Amino acid sequence: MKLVHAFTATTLMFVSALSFASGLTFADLDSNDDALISEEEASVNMQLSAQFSALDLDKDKRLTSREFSNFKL
Ligand SMILES: [Ca+2]
Ligand SMILES: [Ca+2]
Repeated sequence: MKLVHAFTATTLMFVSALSFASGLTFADLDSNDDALISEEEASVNMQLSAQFSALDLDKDKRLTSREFSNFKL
């Protein structure tokens, strides 16, 4: 049983490392599920924070999934 537990923990670590490496998804960042990414939600990622105003095409301080699709890590 201990072995199974260790395997599960290792798998979880691998999966989270993988999703981190491949970049955040819109759903990951939209923590309040309002289908928009606020500056506060964007602040969890340095690259996204840095690009936020450039990505926010209509300057409403929120990123839609369409605006977010221009984000490049
Ligand atoms: Ca949100
Ligand atoms: Ca916007």
